Amino acid sequence: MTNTLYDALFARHTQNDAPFLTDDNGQTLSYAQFVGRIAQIAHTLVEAGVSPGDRVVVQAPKLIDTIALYGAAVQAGAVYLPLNTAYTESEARYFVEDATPKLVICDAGNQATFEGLCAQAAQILTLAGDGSGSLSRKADKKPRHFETVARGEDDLAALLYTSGTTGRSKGAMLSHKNLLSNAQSLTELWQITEADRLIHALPIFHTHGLFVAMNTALLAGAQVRFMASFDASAIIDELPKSTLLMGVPTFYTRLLNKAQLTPALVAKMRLFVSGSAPLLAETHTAFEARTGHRILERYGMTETNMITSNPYDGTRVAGTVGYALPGTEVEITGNGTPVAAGEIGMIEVRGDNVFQGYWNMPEKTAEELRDTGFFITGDLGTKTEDGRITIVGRQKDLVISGGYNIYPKEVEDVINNVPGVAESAVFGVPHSDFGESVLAAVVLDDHALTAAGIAALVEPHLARFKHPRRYILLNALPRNTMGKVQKNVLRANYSD
Ligand code: MLC
Ligand code: AMP
Repeated sequence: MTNTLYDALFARHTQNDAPFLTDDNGQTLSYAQFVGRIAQIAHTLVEAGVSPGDRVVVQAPKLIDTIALYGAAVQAGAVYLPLNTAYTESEARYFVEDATPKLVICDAGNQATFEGLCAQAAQILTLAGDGSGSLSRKADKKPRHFETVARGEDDLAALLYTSGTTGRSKGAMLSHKNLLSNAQSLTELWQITEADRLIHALPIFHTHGLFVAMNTALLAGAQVRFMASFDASAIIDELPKSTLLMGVPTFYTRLLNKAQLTPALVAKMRLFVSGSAPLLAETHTAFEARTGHRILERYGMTETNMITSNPYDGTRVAGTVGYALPGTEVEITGNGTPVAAGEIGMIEVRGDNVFQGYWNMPEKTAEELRDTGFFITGDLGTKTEDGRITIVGRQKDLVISGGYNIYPKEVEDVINNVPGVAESAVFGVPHSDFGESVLAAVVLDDHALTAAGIAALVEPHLARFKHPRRYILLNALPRNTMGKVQKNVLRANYSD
């Protein structure tokens, strides 16, 4: 068995003429063609000065070449660092300064921005939504074979930033072993094979769309219908031809709004997977009633890859996230020691799937990753005698909207910087489409300020999905006797 990502996911397909990716234009690339494209891009990375261990930042549209770029970075021994395409200049600045990449690949429209952010330190190549740009232009001229740079299983393959509870994003260092071991567990557990056709409608800058979906498909040699974004009608058209869908809960609530969703439509489908945010039991039940399929819910994090999954063959219980994956240990703890079955505690996880620590943040790493190898997730849960896990809440102050994480502290920092704002509290309320939605309670020093005025000053600094949907102006924030802001009170007061 090979133990580095390139060998396990890509090299095995050098002679494989089976179809791999089909995009929205109907273009299909075979596995062999895809591996050839990876080699061309790997040559381009090396030409741009990328050496083993260097970070390659990618803020690019969802294209076949963007996935090839991931393969190329890994083949060249570099560290792949994808960024959400919604991030603003001030968000991108932090990532570039923290990760000090050797190369940035971005949409041509953002080239000037990145040139400003990187000064002389990094090369910049472009990749536009139509596939044009300096990356493809250079790659087209390169050989379709590249001598893979040798890497060890503990070397880094990717750096994925996850928002921080203290406001600053933390780069999760993921090794070849972290990613490969998880892909192997999931492929086996979910019985993914070359007979599968996956509908891929997730973004490819997060662990769900990039690793859970792509790495498993690559490992199995499955076919992938690669959709630029989620569109419920387009998915309805693909379901009769497909066997597998992976999505966030919003995918399923939106599909349920489609009258065409019937058992006949999904007759070929083998498995629907949900994760990244809690799937409401009522969504699970409604989906089963409409299609006959019980959605398989799994649980994971950027730092740990996937942690638990409901069983493929056994009982999938709505509202639970199933059992620890093979090779992964899950403990529920109180003050660091395991609690009894059924009791609520912190979910902790250990295994080959758990990351190497936070980039440049040894203290943060020490706070969250124990010497014993257990990672403290910040999620609260219970475990039955037989090991079934249920997530009951979060200790971390986090809002999950449509599968995207929003850390209130980061949004509060931006609001508090608005002249005339005394303080703010950002919190999540239930939302029928996104699961949760963000609101902001704001206390003013300058009473001439309006909600619209605050929004106008906040929005340029934050990706749109983080924007509060409403600003509530209050005379004071609710506080407990210790002086701590009571977000539960805000949630209760404004949840409708
Ligand atoms: C888009 N918008 C959102 C949003 N997505 N607002 C809040 N929350 C979201 N999730 C906003 C846009 O900024 C825009 O705002 C408006 O909604 C319409 O944008 P859109 O692009 O048309 O949105 P839509 O296609 O409806 O996207 C919804 C979605 C998408 C659910 C399909 O958000 C999505 O693909 N989410 C998946 C996220 C994901 O992959 N998470 C995995 C993280 S990994 P405006 O203001 O311009 O109108 C992880 C670990 C694990 O969590 O276990 O997997
Ligand atoms: P991220 O930091 O983006 O990787 O998001 C990880 C977080 O998403 C976890 O810590 C959980 O809080 C949440 N999450 C992922 N999957 C699930 C799930 N199935 N149910 C509830 N929460 C989930």
